[in-house]
Amino acid sequence: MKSGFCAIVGRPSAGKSTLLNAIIGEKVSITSSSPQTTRNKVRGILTKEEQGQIVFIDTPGYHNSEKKFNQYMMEVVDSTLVEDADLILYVIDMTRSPGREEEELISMILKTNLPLLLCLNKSDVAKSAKEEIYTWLESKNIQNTIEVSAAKEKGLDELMGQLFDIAPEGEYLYPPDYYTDQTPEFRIAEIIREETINRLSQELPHSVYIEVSDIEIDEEKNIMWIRAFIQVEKESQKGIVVGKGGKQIKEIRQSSQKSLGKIFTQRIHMDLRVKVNPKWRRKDNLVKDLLS
Ligand SMILES: Nc1nc2c(ncn2[C@@H]2O[C@H](COP(=O)(O)OP(=O)(O)OP(=O)(O)O)[C@@H](O)[C@H]2O)c(=O)[nH]1
Ligand SMILES: [Mg+2]
Repeated sequence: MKSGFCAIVGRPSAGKSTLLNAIIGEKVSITSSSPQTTRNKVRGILTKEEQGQIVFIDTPGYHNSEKKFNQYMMEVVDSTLVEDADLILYVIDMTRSPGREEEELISMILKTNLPLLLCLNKSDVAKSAKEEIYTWLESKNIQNTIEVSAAKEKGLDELMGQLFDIAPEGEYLYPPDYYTDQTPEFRIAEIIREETINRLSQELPHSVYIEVSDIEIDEEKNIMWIRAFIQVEKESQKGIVVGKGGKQIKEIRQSSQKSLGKIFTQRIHMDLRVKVNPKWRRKDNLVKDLLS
């Protein structure tokens, strides 16, 4: 039997989390069109009785910047590759030319000497950079490649076949019926963050984090009570998130409740508010906690 931890790495917005969700068949990792959506190591588990088990670790998009918060996220990528991974799935967006970040990432990957599968994603749209990417891969002597569309779920069986081929021999790492090891608190925070950032534009998504302050389950009535706060950096951002007459925060709450209702067996009742936490991205302890 095969098993192992598979690091999913690539530039921001390459489609890593979309791909993970498509492979697992559940929303384990949130997605959005704005870059740097994923902030943590997000695990999704795929068990195939005949082949074995692969535990995927989705990571933040690899992006070079001096900002502290970003540096922390790059440490998440680095430690996943160096400490956690048994094999690597490197996702490249076929519509973008390989740049400096791809160069840095590929040298980090090659240094690990781990089995590698390179996945060219977004085969459903204009593959403007395809030829350029293949030439670049040839220059790095990388042959193990596959083209997929995470969004259209194309090429995924073949991708899984290739991953099991390169995975090491081993026993199950998690019970076979698990598809993630995330805590309820983390999943709730991530779903609220997804519903929030998908309603915001430009830089605002980076300014948001979610604090889940209380979860209570009423077994008798089968209700989960959640109290959570959308934390932003400025008073002006608070207004944007709340929306005119509180319309937007109400929408965020209602759609979060709906999404969480698909994950948990209880009915969801949520108290959701917006709070300002100035310059939270520069607060070391908070950031470490959020990215752990
Ligand atoms: N057309 C097309 N769009 C895709 C595909 N896969 C992902 N996308 C889109 O690309 C955007 C980014 O997707 P994510 O899955 O959040 O990307 P990511 O690599 O996890 O991004 P970060 O977490 O920010 O690093 C979203 O708008 C997706 O809908 C695909 O196969 N085809
Ligand atoms: Mg992601």
